[in-house]
Amino acid sequence: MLQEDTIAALATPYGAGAIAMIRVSGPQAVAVVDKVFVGRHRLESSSAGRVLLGRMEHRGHVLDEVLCTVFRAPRSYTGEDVVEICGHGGVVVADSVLRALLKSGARPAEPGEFTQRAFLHGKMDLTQAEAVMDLISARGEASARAAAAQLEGRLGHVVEKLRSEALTALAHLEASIDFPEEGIDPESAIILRKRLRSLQAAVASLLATADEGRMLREGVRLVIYGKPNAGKSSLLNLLVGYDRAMVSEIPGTTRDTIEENLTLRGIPFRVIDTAGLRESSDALELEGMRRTRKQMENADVTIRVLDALVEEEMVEETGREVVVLNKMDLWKGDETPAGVVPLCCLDGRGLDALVAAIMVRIDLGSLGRFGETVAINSRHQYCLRKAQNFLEETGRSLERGDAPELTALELRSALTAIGEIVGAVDNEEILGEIFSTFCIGK
Ligand SMILES: Nc1nc2c(ncn2[C@@H]2O[C@H](COP(=O)(O)OP(=O)(O)O)[C@@H](O)[C@H]2O)c(=O)[nH]1
Ligand SMILES: [Mg+2]
Repeated sequence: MLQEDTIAALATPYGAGAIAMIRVSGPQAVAVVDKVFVGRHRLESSSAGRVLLGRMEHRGHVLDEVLCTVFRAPRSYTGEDVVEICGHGGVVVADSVLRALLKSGARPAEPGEFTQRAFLHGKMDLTQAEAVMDLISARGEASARAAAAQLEGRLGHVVEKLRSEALTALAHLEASIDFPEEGIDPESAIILRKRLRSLQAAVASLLATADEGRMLREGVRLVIYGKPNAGKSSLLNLLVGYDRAMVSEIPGTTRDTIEENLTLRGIPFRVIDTAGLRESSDALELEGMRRTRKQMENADVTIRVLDALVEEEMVEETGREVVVLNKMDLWKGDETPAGVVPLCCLDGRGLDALVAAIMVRIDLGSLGRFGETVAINSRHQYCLRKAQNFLEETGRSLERGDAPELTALELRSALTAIGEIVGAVDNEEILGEIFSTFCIGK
């Protein structure tokens, strides 16, 4: 990792806007900008945190009028010297300022490189760095709240606690290594077993938030299914608020699955409209139905759409399914059957009740409600599973009465796996993978 480099990038979106912000970070940040900046004072001689008005000039041309803010290491986002240059938001202007900076000794920043430097300089742990991108890409308020909590260090805190518990257990175990010929004395073994159990429980409860984390980051997978012509595509259109899917009275209109993103009550959803399920010998339709079933398997919540006109047998809703009785405008019965949500896709009556029913079906995880707690991502899940396996191995080794060194080896591996979550990662590949998903300039 070349941190001697000074990096520069546009931090605001590329395009016309009120303001464009260019960020420069590294040991030469102030010197590089001073080569282009012309103001009453040089940035070098101004105190940190002050905002200076001036012009950006290069080879005799005035490029823009700007405001520069200097942050001195280590009190900056990256932990290095940082200059933030706010200029006029125009593609050409921002580009020309950036080019002048690159000619003056900075190099273009890689995606996420500012945040990566913040991590490497100990300004944040890895879960906080990941939360930066989660926050930027949040599609719903609940997702943003969860990301903000993680950015605050809430997940990091839980993991650190886990780590220190594992460390205590390890210290306990290693005390026995001093007398290897005696093995682990029975009393210590009892304490160790207890510590192991509590560690395993803590890992398990963190792992239980994986589903919640995935839903918050990628959206809840909501699959609409039912017989042809029941009004599945009409329901998708009603949910997204425009004519996304083709609707017709001809059964079998929807052949392939259709996916749309939307937000309901601050929670991001991925709604999937599917091909109707019925007896058929048409190859295309059969393939469509195969896809329907596959989507149903991967769904977080399913909506089964019944047609009020057809008077199907009424299936009561269960577990993660909501049953909707659609076309209520044509319903001939007296009262609506229990256990189903009455709906009319033509005028939207019943939609609120449907959304409420969907919300009840979402598993809010074992730790608490959406956005108010920690929710791990798939990388954390991978590390925790690894830790869980090593903790189990530790337990088995203890029961076998192995030499304490061997038991300690397993426990140490569990500790390493837990540490990887917050960033005790010496693997550059993993870091690269995480930060490459970031925007440039972040
Ligand atoms: N009367 C009435 N017709 C509906 C309602 N919802 C959908 N339809 C009609 O039912 C037919 C089938 O709808 P569609 O959404 O294509 O059903 P799909 O095959 O399940 O996707 C279309 O002619 C729709 O206009 C409703 O609530 N009331
Ligand atoms: Mg359809």
